[in-house]
Amino acid sequence: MDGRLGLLLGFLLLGSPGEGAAAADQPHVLFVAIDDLNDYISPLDNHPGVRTPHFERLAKRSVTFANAHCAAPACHPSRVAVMTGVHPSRSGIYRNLFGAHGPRWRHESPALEKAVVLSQHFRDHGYRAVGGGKIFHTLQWTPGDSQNDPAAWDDYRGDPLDPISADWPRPKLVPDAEAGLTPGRPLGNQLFGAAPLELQAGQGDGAVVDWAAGQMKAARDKPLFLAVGLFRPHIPWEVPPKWFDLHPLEDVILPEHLADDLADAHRHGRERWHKWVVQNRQWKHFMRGYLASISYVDHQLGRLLDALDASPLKDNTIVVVWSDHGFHIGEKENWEKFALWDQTTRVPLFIHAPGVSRDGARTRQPATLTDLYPTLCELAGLPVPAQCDGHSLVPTLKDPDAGHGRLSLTSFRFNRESRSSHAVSDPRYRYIKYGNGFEELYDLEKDPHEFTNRAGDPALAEVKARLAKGIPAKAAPNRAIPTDSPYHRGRK
Ligand SMILES: [Ca+2]
Repeated sequence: MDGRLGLLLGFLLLGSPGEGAAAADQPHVLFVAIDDLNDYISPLDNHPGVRTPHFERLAKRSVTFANAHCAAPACHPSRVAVMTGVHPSRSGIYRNLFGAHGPRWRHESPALEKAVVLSQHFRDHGYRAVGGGKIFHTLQWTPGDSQNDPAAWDDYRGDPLDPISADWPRPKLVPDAEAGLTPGRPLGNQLFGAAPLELQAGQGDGAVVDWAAGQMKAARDKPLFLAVGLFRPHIPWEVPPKWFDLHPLEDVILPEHLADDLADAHRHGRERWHKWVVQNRQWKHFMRGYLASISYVDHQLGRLLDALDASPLKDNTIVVVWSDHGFHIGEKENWEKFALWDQTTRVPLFIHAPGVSRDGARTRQPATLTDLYPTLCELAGLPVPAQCDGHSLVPTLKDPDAGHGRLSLTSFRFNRESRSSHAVSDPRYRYIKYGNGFEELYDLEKDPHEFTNRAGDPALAEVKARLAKGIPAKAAPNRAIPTDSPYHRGRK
């Protein structure tokens, strides 16, 4: 290269430190969202016998946040909170809202109208931002219903307003009546179910990983912000037979549960799901499907790490892997999410930052997924937009043992309650204040499965008072679907 041209290029790349500039050595970002993955994976170790070798491999090369929580226990509000940095308690987006074709959340909440999406913020500072799979909310079985913001990316895999429905075929299903199951299975078309499914190349999460591998291989002039959304272990639990074979039915262990666990707890209103599962003896079968789906996504994570290590990005990439919320497989007679217990809100979260993170360490310091936005800004040397509610986790990445004194915060609005509910965690205790005034307090060190509500225990009155200070005094009201939004489906 001509010396003057090299100098000029170098100048252009380094530029001035202002808007649009990106230093040549600015780190790439691999940002991986996993759907409905709970703490059963082996680094978090909340279910006996589960081996997830690639999550273990990831844990060795990053900091494991063992006390990280979603901002809301449902796909849509959790993901909007991550991608905008705005907490549901301020946006009022507490629940899944369906029927969108684009970023309708901008019209759902005044706090989100002008929010800069994380990928856009990186673009504004010299990055190329590309995405694939489920980052904003969308479902396999609702084609064209997606809350993604296509304007926030340089490129998106497939149709950004329908990023996953074509990826997932369905197996041949045996009708419930034929299989001797009673009517009343939750959801239609056995979407709440488990079955082996052969996947071809170009199908499933493997296709998204293939695409991501190509993006990493081709990365050059600009730093890359690469968002990869993996859909399993979300229902339906349909993955190739080999992952079911890893978990023979006779070896499947049910989660820890207590028969009258809800006696001292808030009613989540989803007991009907559990009743159907138990009546039809499907609990172990569904657990097996969930475990098979975890093994499948563990394998896909391994393929992604392999692709990273084989790419030019290997040594200069921030890696963030998170799940949008936790998951119940019958604990507290609950299935899926939509509650505020630790089981529902605790998420896998791993962060590697080259030269910064104390890799291999594990921390119980609380984190909320709204912390990701400011964390990534600090790691990449970007300003933190004023919209962000979270706190950078960089001090914890550097010193995972140091206490920061903050609580996690997860918010939700339950059916039949007009006011929102909130939950906070410190490194040991969890406190929940429901919209109807009911309180729960758990000592997770002595009672990791949240069997005994100690909100009324005088011995923990001080703990309760301290944690209660983390409950928002003036949470935003719950938002409804803005049917007049141009992103509302059905609107011409
Ligand atoms: Ca989800």
